[in-house]
Amino acid sequence: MSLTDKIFPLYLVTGRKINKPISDFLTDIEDCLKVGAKLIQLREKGISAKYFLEISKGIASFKNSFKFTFFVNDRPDIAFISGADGVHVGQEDVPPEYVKKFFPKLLVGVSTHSELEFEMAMNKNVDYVALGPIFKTSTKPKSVPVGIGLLKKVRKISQKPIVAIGGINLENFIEVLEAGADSVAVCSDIFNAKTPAKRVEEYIDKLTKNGFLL
Ligand code: 3NM
Repeated sequence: MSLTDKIFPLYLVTGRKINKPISDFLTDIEDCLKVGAKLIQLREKGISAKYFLEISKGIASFKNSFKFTFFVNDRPDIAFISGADGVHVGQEDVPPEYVKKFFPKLLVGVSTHSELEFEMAMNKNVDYVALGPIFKTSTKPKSVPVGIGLLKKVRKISQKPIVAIGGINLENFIEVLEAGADSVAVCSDIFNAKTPAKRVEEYIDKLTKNGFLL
């Protein structure tokens, strides 16, 4: 499969509350799908592969009921086994060319954090290039923001879909889309909300009002 002509403008990146049972977490995801989420990445750090796979399979099982694109962070093997659509890799993960060679059906997104990394990534066989952090973010406190300026710059040179990530919230995400991102990836502003699906609804509402959804 390939990403549809246009990548969905809102990309949910999970940040599971560590003390939440999997079933509650999966219910949150299902509720997000019910209100119109179409692009989701499972991003879990510091858990066992077995547990990661279990959660990933849980999300992939929603494909029976909802149309959405599902990426797994870091692990092409887990993406493949669980039936996800793709894998999102960072600069220190399995390089995209290996993913495409050994898991040819998987979509691949890659993280970049500078103009040079972006240019190198956009010339590879990847389905989108993520750029970040756009703003300061507590999810990656040590990372230095690249700012909207770099996003505007890479927009001019990239034919690939651009996913902006880092410090994006309900207040600033329209500005990021207007600067040229095809999609905004949001973690804490959605998954730290009391009811993530309600937050997603607010995003979708704003997307619609600002003409980013037909
Ligand atoms: N990757 P939040 S920034 C997971 O720059 C991640 O590649 C980034 O979380 C990058 O929406 C980031 O809470 C954190 O800021 C995203």
